[in-house]
Amino acid sequence: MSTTAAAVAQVLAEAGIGRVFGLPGGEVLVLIDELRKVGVDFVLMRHEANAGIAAAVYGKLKRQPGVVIATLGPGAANLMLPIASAYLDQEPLLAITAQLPDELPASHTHQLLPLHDCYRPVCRMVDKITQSDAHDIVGRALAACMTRPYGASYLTLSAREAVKPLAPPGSKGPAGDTTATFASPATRAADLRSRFASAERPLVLVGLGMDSQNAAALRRWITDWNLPVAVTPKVKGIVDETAPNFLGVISGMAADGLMVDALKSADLLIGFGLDPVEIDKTWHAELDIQWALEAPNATGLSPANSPLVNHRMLLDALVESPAPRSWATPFASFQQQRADLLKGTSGAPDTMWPGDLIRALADAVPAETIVTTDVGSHKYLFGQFWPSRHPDTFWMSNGLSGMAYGLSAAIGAKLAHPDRTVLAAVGDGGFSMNAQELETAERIGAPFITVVLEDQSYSLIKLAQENRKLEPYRMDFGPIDNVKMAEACGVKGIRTLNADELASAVRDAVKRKTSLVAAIPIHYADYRKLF
Ligand SMILES: Cc1ncc(C[n+]2csc(CCOP(=O)(O)OP(=O)(O)O)c2C)c(N)n1
Repeated sequence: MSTTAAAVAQVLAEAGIGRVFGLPGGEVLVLIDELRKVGVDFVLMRHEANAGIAAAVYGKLKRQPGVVIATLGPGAANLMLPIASAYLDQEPLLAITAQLPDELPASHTHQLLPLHDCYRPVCRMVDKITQSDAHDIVGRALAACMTRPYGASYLTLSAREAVKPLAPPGSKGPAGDTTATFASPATRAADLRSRFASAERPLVLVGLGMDSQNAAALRRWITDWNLPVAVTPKVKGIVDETAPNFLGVISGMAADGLMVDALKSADLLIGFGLDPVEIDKTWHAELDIQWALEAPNATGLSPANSPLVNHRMLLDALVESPAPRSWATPFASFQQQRADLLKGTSGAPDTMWPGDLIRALADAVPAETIVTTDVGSHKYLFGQFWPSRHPDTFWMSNGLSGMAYGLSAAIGAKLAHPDRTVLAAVGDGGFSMNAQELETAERIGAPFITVVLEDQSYSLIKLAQENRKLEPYRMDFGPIDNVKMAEACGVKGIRTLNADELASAVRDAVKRKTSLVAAIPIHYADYRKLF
């Protein structure tokens, strides 16, 4: 006799989901067991938020929904961070948690939270799985999170419902609505071409809404036309950031003042998949941007009078004929100033200059390395200056900008691409939120390199406090020995101030395919020179 939980497991297995992430409670044990029976692996983690983030990154890299499972009440509540992150950062995530059975008396409120109400505003679909609709509900939830813009679906399954025999399936009809209007790619291409013909300083902006599957077509167009291009952090690597026509990373990273000046000096801005969810300033509303979006933005909104357009077809139409004119190097001075920023030296003894750190790491790892960052000053550093060369090789929380992303994202990325080197760059604040997941990574055979930028402070917020001329107050914390922390989790740890020593330890870990934690003392005020 098939049960509701067995049906859920079957739908997930048939959808090609080979692995789910989570942290259990008694109420989801039956579901986890049914998943085991159909060969879906359960990746046991140490916090639901970490599991959800790992699942979403794993899913996006695999081009399928990531799936996270948690218990009711506290476990479900811990999922707000990854669900919010999936919502704002367009990552496909199906979260399934337990909930109290409907049959219980209304006075039974232990661990009872209004979970559907909590998650409805940030999910594509929220529903309850029952014995009569398990196939349909799970199928629609999977489809909903893969509908562009990608996002989260949230389902509850009570422990009592999980073991009920499956009833005949019902259907509630299709999930998504497809009311968006589409522009003809040929007409849009002709319009853009005429704008390029009269532009002296055009700049192509690429953002979160551009699918990495279009990277080759995008690269062909900007190379053929020799166009200057800038990207947001979430699509780093969609173009080669070491190429001469690359301006830099826009949207609140290091050197942002310089990037905004460059944007303001352009006379034509084309926003391919540019989603304001990534932008912490308001230039997206003030500058005249030609939007080229193929799906609504993360929160479902699109700019007025901008019908959607298929990116691939638009790029093909643009590249069909040569550039309508030539542009020399209109942003050369901005490019030079950006490069010069990295050439500083540290302002304090016994710390490494952040530029030296970037150079040492970039020399030591293969170009296809997947880099993840946490949130803080180090994210601004890596977001702007890490030289991404390949699509889908850079992961950060930017729409939500939630700390504790980097390490969990590295686990998801390594499981999705076991053959690749994965490098997580995290602050010492963020690392102390989830360093214990290093043990998870060791246990499940997902080794990666972690670089902890140690400045004993929430430096991004400390700098903000200074900027606002507030009293220095409560932004510093004491040191944790992150080398010992790594060793406590079974991972080799080193601390060094020497860039060559760092590079050699990293090369060794790459060669041996082992985990490594490299703790690097940084002077928090050095970041100021880069911002
Ligand atoms: C979950 C969460 N809590 C708080 C913040 C606010 N916040 C942003 S950056 C930051 C400091 C991060 O410190 P650390 O991890 O040490 O990185 P650093 O800034 O020093 O590079 C804080 C507290 C946040 N973005 N996310």
